[in-house]
Amino acid sequence: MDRTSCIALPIAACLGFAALALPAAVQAQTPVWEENFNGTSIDGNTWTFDVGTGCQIGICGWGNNELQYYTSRPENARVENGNLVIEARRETFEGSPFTSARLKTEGRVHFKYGTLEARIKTPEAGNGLWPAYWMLGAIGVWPDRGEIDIMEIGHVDGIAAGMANRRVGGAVHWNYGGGHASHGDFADFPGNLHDDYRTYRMTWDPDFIRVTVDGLQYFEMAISDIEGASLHEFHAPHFLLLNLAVGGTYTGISNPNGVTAPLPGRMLVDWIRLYQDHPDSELQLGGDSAVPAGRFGVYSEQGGLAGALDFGSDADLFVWNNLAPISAAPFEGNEAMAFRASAGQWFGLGILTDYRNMSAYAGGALKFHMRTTTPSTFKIGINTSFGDSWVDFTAGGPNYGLVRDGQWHQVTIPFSAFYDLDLHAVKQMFMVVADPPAQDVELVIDNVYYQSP
Ligand SMILES: [Ca+2]
Ligand SMILES: [Ca+2]
Repeated sequence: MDRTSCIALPIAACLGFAALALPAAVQAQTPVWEENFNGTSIDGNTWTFDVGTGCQIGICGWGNNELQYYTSRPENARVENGNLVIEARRETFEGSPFTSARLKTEGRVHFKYGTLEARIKTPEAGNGLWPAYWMLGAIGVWPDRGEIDIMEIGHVDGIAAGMANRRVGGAVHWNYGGGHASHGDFADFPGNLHDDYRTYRMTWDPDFIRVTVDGLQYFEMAISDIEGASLHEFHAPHFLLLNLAVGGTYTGISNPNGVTAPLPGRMLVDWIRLYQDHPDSELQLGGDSAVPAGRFGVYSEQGGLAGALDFGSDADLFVWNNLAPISAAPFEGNEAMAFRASAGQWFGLGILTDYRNMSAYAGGALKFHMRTTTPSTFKIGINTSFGDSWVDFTAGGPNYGLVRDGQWHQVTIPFSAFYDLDLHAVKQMFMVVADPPAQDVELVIDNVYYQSP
């Protein structure tokens, strides 16, 4: 979310940004998706969290030198009086001077094209609060995935102009020629944005992305020159994010004492509605496709499963390093994952699928049969919308049923043993990574499944 201009682009790609057009009128129609925050808690079928400082995924300060620690605690994010409340606080937490929250619909609500309206009351931003309502592409890594910043408030230039609480900006980021390209626009609202709820409307079709606040257009981007300007990112599904950052490059404030905005600061979201009528629009709702409880086969040939991955269709087994296939008798059925790892190199594999909603398996366990003699430390992991989560198998630690004697043993790891596991959106259902073994080792794994309680 930075505001570098389109200098990385050819002139032709930039020209489109200045073209004027009237905001598309929204026809009276029924939303294809809406979130009204009417319940008593944040709906895990729609929302998940980014937690921490970003350091755990290698982007400390979330890539923007943000000062807060994001949590999923109700102190920082909750549903109250029909609103989502995101609250930034000045409090020392895990070494950070502020806390706040960042929610996203990754793995739950992805869409392409449409009119997205949201009724939001932002906090007094100046100086140092940075409310943001934005989207990331569902596929790939940044900037290849694309980013659409629908609303950001609190920019350093607005602070300098005495407009911190009136200036609202939008921006887009993408990959152009292997580098990061971006374009941003802003406008100054006639009054303080935080004085009341405002309706932010994004219209996104194959030709333009435009954003208005209470009818005032402040962002426009022409996206029809897909090949020439390398704009594929904006013709693919994105998911929503809502966060309230404290400090950071956008605000130009890197010292906690420079944050003078009233705290706690709260961003209230009354509702979000998506309308779609373009024939190429898409909407993917993960929450509607929760895998039923029971046994879900990740790599299993047993009968009576509630569901199973279909390799070659919706799942792939990836060998990441140092695993050569060997022939070995399976534990069950006709196939097993059987490999030899050479001494001196780490080894690993992963089973990747589309996001699966495994929320019915919370409180259950990952189960598999394993046969090995390796004495090395290894770890078993699951990747969810929260990122990677691992359970270590060390020589002296918990073994969850594994004995390293070269015989088949069933391993049962309760999902509660995985730190920060988001079973609503599971992407890599089973991963193995090991330290370099001192000598060649064999590893046979079979009958991998998720068991609900
Ligand atoms: Ca509401
Ligand atoms: Ca098998």
